Amino acid sequence: MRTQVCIIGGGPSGLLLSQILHRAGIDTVVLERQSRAHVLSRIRAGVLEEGSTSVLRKAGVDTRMDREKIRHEGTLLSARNRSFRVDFTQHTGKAVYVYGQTEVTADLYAARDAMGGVIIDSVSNVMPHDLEGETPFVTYEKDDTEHRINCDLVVGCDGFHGVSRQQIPTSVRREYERAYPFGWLGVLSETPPVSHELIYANHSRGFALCSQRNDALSRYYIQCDVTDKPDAWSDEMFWDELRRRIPDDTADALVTGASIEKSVAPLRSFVSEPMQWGKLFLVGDAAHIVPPTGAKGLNLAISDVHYLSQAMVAYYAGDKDALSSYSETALARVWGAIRFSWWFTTLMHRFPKQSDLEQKLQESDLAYLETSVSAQTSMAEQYVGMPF
Ligand code: RFL
Ligand code: PHB
Repeated sequence: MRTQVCIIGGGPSGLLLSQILHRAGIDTVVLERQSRAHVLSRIRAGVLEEGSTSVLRKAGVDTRMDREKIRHEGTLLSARNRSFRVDFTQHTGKAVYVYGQTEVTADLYAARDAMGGVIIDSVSNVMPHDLEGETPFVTYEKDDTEHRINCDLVVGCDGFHGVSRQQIPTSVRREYERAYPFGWLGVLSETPPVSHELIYANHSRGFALCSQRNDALSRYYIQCDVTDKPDAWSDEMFWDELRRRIPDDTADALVTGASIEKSVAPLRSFVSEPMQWGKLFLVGDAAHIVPPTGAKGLNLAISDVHYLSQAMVAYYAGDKDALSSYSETALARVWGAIRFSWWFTTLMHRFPKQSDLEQKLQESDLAYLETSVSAQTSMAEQYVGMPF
């Protein structure tokens, strides 16, 4: 088989890139390790920046998103049994939108199908070759048969555990990493959200987050031990712990119910540089991971796709240098989000052996955020997303 751009990974990055390139007349094949049903059942991100909704709109996947997304003009932060609000729209003129990654992915699959996009799922042993040469190709297995795709360019959209990043020699690749000493236990429940806006809660027992997908579907998280097994947490234990970590009036208003999904996610800050090597380009979680505290992971994946698709369109229009600045351009935005997510994570979580001094510093940082217009503007500007 031959294509112009072979995309490894059919998560949101891979599907969106393939959709944008196809609309620009560039041929792609997407190779996905999991089944489509598996990809569509993953519960992940919940918040889209306005910039991300614009990219999705330009990709033609906006109809359901624009009907169902919920506009949030601010967020609540709580500590010591009280909460305060940071107003995004007042400080930046912008808002964010609650629309789940699961829905974005479903919309992208539907759009790819409607255009006859080629997505080959349930593949194994995907391997890119000759990435420094003139004739790159990708091999993979499907139903016990080996296949080969000849292409011009290869894009690694295969997430943190993918194969693409590993192809960049260690003499070229530089990785920066911090694994946080805790995880997030997430629960999805068919109950009305406790608050119209998200609540990020700092508590001596650990962080908690009240989020949502729609009026009848809530998403809650509590900081947990990264080795905790989701099944070791009964629903009752989860709700009890969540109630302890949020202000009393919010806890009293919490409607609980059976969980329909429960999972533990590790928290990590990670960047791999560069994001291009020869004919290989990395996008999204394949190149960088942020802890979810700032809701930045999916949004960064979307901005990477935006930069890379623009560069590829220019490249195929004849500008042979168009691809050379992708890594630098994307990384500049990535590092801003890495810093913001690290700051917000450090501010809101309980660290093992946290000293009294560190506890006081967190409280002081939160008090500054509550009272300073400059601090709120800075947070709001980063939460709604730096422009791209
Ligand atoms: P994905 O979604 O991991 O997709 C990669 C795809 O590649 C496939 N794959 C392979 N395919 C072929 N061959 C191989 N060798 C392969 N190896 C892997 C995988 O099966 C998969 O389908 O990466 P992508 O597309 O870059 O998207 C990134 C986002 O998924 C991620 O950044 C976000 O989910 C992060 N995130 C959040 N981001 C936000 O912007 N806002 C949020 O509110 C938010 N909340 C979250 C989050 C992530 C979380 N978890 C579970 C870590 C909340 C949580 C709990
Ligand atoms: C979510 O709803 O899954 C969510 C929202 C905000 C975050 C992280 C996750 O910061």
